[in-house]
Amino acid sequence: MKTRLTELLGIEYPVIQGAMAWVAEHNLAAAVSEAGGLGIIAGGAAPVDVIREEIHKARALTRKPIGMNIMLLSPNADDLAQLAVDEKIEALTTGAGNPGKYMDAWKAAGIKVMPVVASAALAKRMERAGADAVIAEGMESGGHIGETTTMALLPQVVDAVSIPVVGAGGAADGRGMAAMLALGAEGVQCGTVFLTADECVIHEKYKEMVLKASDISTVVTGRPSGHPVRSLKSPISRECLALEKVGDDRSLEELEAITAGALRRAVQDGDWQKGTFMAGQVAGLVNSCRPCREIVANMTADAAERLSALAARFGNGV
Ligand code: TUI
Repeated sequence: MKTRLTELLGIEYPVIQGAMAWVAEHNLAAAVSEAGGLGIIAGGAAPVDVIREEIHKARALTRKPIGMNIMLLSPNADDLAQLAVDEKIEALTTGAGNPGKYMDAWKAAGIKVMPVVASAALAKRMERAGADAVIAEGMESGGHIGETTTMALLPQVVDAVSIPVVGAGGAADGRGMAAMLALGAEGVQCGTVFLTADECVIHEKYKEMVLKASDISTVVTGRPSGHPVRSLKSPISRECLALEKVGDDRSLEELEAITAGALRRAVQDGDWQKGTFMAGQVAGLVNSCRPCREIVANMTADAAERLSALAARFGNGV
């Protein structure tokens, strides 16, 4: 499937693996790139040396392009921005902020830059700053989210810019991918479906929770603090919502204490009581563990098939 995105990145299928802190390490990223998509190593808040090592390990597993993500709220963002240049990473995605101040250095290094945006206004600014593509992420996504749904955001971002737009938030199979392509996207970014990939190294308990999830299994916490995060309902998410309702200084302090390190506890320890299991609303669609190659190829083939079936059915306007 050829789009401007596949041409831009030199990949076979227009599927980008979402950056998930603690989750998106070299095994997953290399497997997605080997599958013909673009694997992404999540910088998260990890030390620069750890991410440098992750890039080297991924490069040992694949000769295909690899990407890296910089979470702009990370205290390490400046150092990770420089690491991307030093390591000549092929592609960069950014999240949770405006990467404008790094743009010139990244472009000078020949990096393909694709900021995640949650609004058409930021998409326009990113295009003006030299972004090669933007990723329009709706609030169906897991992790830190904006306010607008993919269905509403994606076509508005497509109208706002002329660079390729990638849709994110709500695609776990060919149906979601076809819908995003129909809305004008030239590729998709998926996170949740890769949580249960064979090559994904997270704790089995995390995978089990995604496999068991239904359409109403996720919840958004952190809205009062201005950093809304979608995760699977669990003891800690219930506790967060209760503390947010109280909303006084003491409960906010308590909130900080219980959420610090909670994603790591989910990913590495599978700690049901004290972990935050970030996942998107499509978790209910993820019912099996498969290799990345199968996930990427099936999703793309099914999307193409559905789009041509729809064209055959409705293409002449009746
Ligand atoms: O960044 C993500 N997803 C993430 S980051 C993360 S780690 C974290 N944990 C707790 C609190 C906060 C972060 C877990 N998941 N996705 C990309 C994304 N970016 N979603 C939404 C945005 C976004 C939102 C507002 C991007 C830009 C923006 O506005 C910036 C501006 O200055 O206008």
